[in-house]
Amino acid sequence: FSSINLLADNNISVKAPWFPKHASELDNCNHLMTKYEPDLDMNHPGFADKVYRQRRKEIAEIAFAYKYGDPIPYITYSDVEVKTWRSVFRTVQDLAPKHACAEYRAAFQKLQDEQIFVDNRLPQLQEMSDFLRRNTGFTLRPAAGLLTARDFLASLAFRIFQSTQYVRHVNSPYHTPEPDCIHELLGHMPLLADPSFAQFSQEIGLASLGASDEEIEKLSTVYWFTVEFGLCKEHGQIKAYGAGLLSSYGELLHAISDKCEHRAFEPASTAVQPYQDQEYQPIYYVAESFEDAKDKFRRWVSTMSRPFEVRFNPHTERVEILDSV
Ligand code: TIH
Ligand code: FE2
Repeated sequence: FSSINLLADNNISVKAPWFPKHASELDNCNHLMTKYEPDLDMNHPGFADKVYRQRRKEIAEIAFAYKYGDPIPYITYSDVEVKTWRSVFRTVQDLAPKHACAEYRAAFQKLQDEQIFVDNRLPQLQEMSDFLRRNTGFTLRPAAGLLTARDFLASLAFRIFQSTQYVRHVNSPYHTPEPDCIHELLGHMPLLADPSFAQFSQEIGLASLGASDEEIEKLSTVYWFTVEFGLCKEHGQIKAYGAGLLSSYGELLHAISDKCEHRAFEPASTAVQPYQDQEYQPIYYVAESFEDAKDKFRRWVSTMSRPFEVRFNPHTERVEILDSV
């Protein structure tokens, strides 16, 4: 990343890594982490399946060609892909009433009422993007795979979620080592339709703009233990809100079992906890509520070193820079 010069209010220019100022500049924020792709990761369930890898590549090409403002291309999913969707969708339908947080359950119901969540077809990213826009102003853009933390978090600042569009391997429906659209659709989308959660997600994104590499690492760790694998309390019971739990029957049952450790969510310590991204997590963090997680997160972010503040203007889709020191 190159850096930019910003003028602080004492007229001293401060260096910060480049970051997008307008939603259209997310066209430059599509750098991939390739280590978990089926071509490179021998443990990927699709590693030995040439046809699968070709299909995944074909769908990833769509994301590489995508530009701000384009409609998201329609994908005709195959019978095998629909079968995989159906397996995961049905387990979520079975488990969510008991184990998912109330906000997730409410949005899930809405998606079913609008016939976006049905078991015999995958939702298209464009219809999902339109649904989110109606609910919280979030929209989607297609991503070719797992993005770098800096690029992924930057998009959240604009209420844009970069979503994969290919489907996990049929032999491993209940857990995938890399994000796929079933994870995005069943794990992330319902909560992005919840106002409080949408705000929390955007704030992680805003905090990442112009942050140092060390701070990006901390923010992505917080993201990991909240948005991806977070647990929360509801009437004294532990519920799941993390997308990686809600899209993975295997890990959801693990997370609520006694085979793992539960700790209270505290941004400063959560941010430096090493995490597991290939197997089930040994540790999960439990939030009191989204509002409480947001309060704690805000307090922690204010201790970060960035010499300016940023504000998103939804009318222009532009991030404005405010000198704060
Ligand atoms: N493991 C999740 C699933 O099987 O749905 C997907 C991922 C979440 C985070 C990283 S990969
Ligand atoms: Fe995810």
